[in-house]
Amino acid sequence: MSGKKVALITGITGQDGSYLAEFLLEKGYEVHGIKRRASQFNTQRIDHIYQDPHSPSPDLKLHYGDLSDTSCLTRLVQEIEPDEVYNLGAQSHVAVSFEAPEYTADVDAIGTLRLLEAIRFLGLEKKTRFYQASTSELYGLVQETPQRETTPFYPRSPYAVAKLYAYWITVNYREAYGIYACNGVLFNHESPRRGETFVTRKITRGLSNIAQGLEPCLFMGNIDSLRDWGHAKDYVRMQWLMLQQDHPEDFVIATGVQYSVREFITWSAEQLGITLRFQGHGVDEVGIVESVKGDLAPSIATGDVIVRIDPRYFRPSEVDTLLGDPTNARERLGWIPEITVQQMCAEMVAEDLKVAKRHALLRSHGYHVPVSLES
Ligand code: NDP
Ligand code: GDR
Repeated sequence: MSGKKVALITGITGQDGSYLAEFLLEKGYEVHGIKRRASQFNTQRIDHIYQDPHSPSPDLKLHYGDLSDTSCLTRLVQEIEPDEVYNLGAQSHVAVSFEAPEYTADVDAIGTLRLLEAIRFLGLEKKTRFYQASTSELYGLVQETPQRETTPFYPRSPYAVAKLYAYWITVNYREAYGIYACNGVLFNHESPRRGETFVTRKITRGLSNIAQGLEPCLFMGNIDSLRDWGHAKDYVRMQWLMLQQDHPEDFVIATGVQYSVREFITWSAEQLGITLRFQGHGVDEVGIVESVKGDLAPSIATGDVIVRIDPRYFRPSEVDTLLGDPTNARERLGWIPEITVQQMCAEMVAEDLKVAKRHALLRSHGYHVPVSLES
């Protein structure tokens, strides 16, 4: 026995999983992560903390598994006997959940039950603490603004409905079996590691590619949508804090500030030296370049239309506005987010621009650079 605390993270290859793994390793944890088998490597976000499994006692250990596989999850919990489980794994894309509702329910809802049952079945109720990645999407058609721990839920997508089950089964296992289990109701949080098809990353990556001549235009859905965006690095700290209290409790994690998707597009463009003007209404609205300065966007000229609306990205039922109230997290846990959304936007553009420049250079030397337009 190493005497180290042992954590098990589902979704370790995702945005939050990668930041949380870094955070826990720095705190001296032995970290186990469940990764899915994929036809290509899917560990890019954690490659920098990868440890050779042949080394005598690596602090990071990866296991193949899937939230849809009960026996595999139970075996892993049995073998690892974690002090803390962070259930971050999920089909996490709201729009995709309308296309794959049953899969989303299986993984996001029943996957959570499978883990809690494993803890209970193995008699680890008193040892293993459980964190559930709950979401502001639970508020959906909002019943109160800002949203806090007591605000009623009204989910608006198969994803949110699945997460509603996961939220309540976590509460139920806490109340029924005395498991230290809690929900972090997290509002949107982003970073340079954000999946490419979520709106912020789609914007920072898309505009960087356009600036470097790799793509012609950014096609967007509902740019009037309002979100409370924070940085993933700040939010994983809170996930850990929630499992270090005397008693388990659910917390809203948010910044308390709200902006529109349109504003995020404007800031991202500014980072590239582009002043954008929005013109028109509804599906006819476009983003036109008013001026360009500096040398970050050599492929863009005044008058270019670089943003268009494509109804393909509208959702069958939308969550128009979300704004969280993080008072409890601040007062009870001393949690204060350190990175503003504008700083985060600048960081994301800087990272995506680096990649776009590299790709543009390769292309100019005749190399084929696949720029996925799928979003
Ligand atoms: P990501 O989409 O970046 O990561 C999801 C992770 O889950 C990936 O590691 C993915 O694996 C894994 N995964 C997907 N399906 C399965 C499955 N069937 N079995 C096992 N693992 C699976 O999400 P985030 O890191 O952004 O979010 C983490 C969690 O927090 C999610 O549960 C999300 O729903 C929730 N959440 C996120 C918020 C946000 O703004 N980011 C806000 C509120 C909640 P792979 O890499 O192979 O795809
Ligand atoms: P969300 O994040 O649905 O809030 O879920 P996303 O970034 O996908 O969308 C935010 C808002 O932007 C609007 N939007 C677009 N979204 C995408 N993806 N692509 C577009 O082209 C586009 N145009 C406009 C959306 O309609 C929406 O209103 C995220 C996920 O991380 C969930 O897992 C998590 O639970 C919630 O945040 C909190």
